Formats: sequence, C-alpha cells, structure tokens
Amino acid sequence: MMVRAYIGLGSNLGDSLSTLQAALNRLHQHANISLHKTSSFYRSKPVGPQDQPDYINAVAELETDLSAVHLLKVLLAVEQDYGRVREAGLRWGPRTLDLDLLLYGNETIDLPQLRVPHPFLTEREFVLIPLLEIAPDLCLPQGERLSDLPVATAPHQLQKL
Ligand code: ROI
Repeated sequence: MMVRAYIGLGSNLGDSLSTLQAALNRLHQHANISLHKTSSFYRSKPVGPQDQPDYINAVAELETDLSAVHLLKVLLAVEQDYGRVREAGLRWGPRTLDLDLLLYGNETIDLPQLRVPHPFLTEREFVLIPLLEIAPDLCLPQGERLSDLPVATAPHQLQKL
C-alpha cells in the first residue's frame, strides 16, 4: 500500500541550497520512495536561538510503501550522510541538514522517536508556507484545514528563492 507523506527540509550551515537539492535527489533515487512535488526554496530567519545563520527551508510530497518508522530511518540516514551531528544537549542549534517527517497519510503517531503530525507543524511558518504552496487543500488527521491555521493566514517573513 502506498502512503502519501510530507517531509520538511532545512539547512543553515555550508552550501544549504546544494545540500537540500542533494537530499531530495537521494530520496528520489530510493527504490521505495517516489517524490511527487517539491516546494520552492525559502530563506528564513532562525526560529529559536537567533545567533545562527539564516535557514533555507523546503517541503516535499512523496509516496512510499515504507512504514513511517522505516521512512524516518531513511531520513536520518540521509541526514547522517550530509554531516548532521545531533549533539546531545545542543537543541535547536545550526545544522547542515534537517529532515522531518511532517505527515504520513492520515496517521497520528506517538512514539518516543516519532510524532506525526510533526508537533511544530502548525506553528512554524517555514514549514506551513511551503507546505501550502504544494498542497493548498491539505488537512490534518483531525480534519483541520492547514490554510485555516493562524500562521497560514498571517503575513509571513519567508523569502522565496
Ligand atoms: N528556523 C528556521 N527558520 N528554519 C528551520 O528549519 C529551523 N529549524 C530548527 C530551529 C532551530 C527550531 N529553527 C529553525 O530546528
């Protein structure tokens, strides 16, 4: 069974644009993943600690027959390949590549290593704005339309590249 999933991509170290493009290529080449749509790339100010470079963010829609947990493992492996070091104690710091599983079909998942929908999905314009670009009618598993969320309707700070 194929499931439609959405992932968020972010980077603020190194050549961020090339890194995001390479990560998308890697996912595209995966035998169990077909990449359907990718948003534009957006530049945004860091949310959280401000003493780090601006981010480049994007969102992608894919179809996969992998389980959510297996898909997460693939995302973590791609992060590793692009030099991401998840440092203990350093939360919300700069990163060469961050891949988040945002939505997986209509599922709600609450595991220690994986929460879907992504807990900050509804609050972060660097996720919501690119997501609405490629899926304007998207709804959360509970039925709420993303385009009705306050962040989606407020003026935003993202710069489309
Ligand atoms: N801020 C922006 N603009 N983009 C991100 O991808 C991002 N990722 C994060 C934190 C540090 C919360 N801030 C971010 O993990």
